[in-house]
Amino acid sequence: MARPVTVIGSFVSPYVRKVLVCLMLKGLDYRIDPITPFFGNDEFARLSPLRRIPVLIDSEVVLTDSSVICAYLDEAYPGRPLLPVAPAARARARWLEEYADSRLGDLFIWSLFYQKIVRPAVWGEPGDLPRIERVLREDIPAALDYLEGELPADGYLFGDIGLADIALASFFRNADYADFTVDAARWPRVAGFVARILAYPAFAELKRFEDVQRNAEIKRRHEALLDAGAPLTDTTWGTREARRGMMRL
Ligand SMILES: N[C@@H](CCC(=O)N[C@@H](CS)C(=O)NCC(=O)O)C(=O)O
Repeated sequence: MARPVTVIGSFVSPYVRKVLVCLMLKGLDYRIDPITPFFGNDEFARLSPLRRIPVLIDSEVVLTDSSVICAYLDEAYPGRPLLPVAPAARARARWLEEYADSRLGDLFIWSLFYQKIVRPAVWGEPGDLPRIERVLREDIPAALDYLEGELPADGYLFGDIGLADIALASFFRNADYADFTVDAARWPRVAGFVARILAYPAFAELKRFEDVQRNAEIKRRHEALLDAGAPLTDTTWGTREARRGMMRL
């Protein structure tokens, strides 16, 4: 097996989770520094110019952005492809990945998870309640209506589980952390798809580490993750003082 790649970024990030599941599908070994982006040090800022997670380091190759990373993994380690082969299906898979990263990211991460969990916990300020109410009332139902027409009633989007399934489902785990559940009576395909993909062994394995990352006391977190078997790096790109991100808010 190739030597382990390094991933920088918290287990709780949907973009990090996406990369980790892809690494696991490909049978690639990794070490991880599970930092929150707002606690990245100067070296982290150098590696990730937008100060975002995930970052992937594979020997001299340093990459940011989960889509760029997954595309690289698929090209550098083609053994277990993440995308279908036919051009039209491939393009549709890429579109669904992009839809997940941009639209579901905006709805479930920036409008729910960030407002309800990150702002109070990291910045000691309340989340934007009108924004939360608006996405729950209008924008999330519209996204779920769209996905209901795109997702399969069973199985995966393109044969075996792949990048589009992984990218989409990953956001629903953060939705769950922000107390949002898909109404299965209104969106049966979405609810079934999300349950199916998140039960996939790689997602299930990561959930253990996510639970530790979310629940352990900060001082004990590193040790608790090691106890849980998380493959942590020896060094960290983290720092103690929180810094505002450069992209939003
Ligand atoms: N398009 C990027 C988005 C990554 C992203 O937004 N990550 C979040 C964590 S879930 C982050 O680092 N946020 C910090 C910030 O934007 O300041 C990707 O696919 O990797």
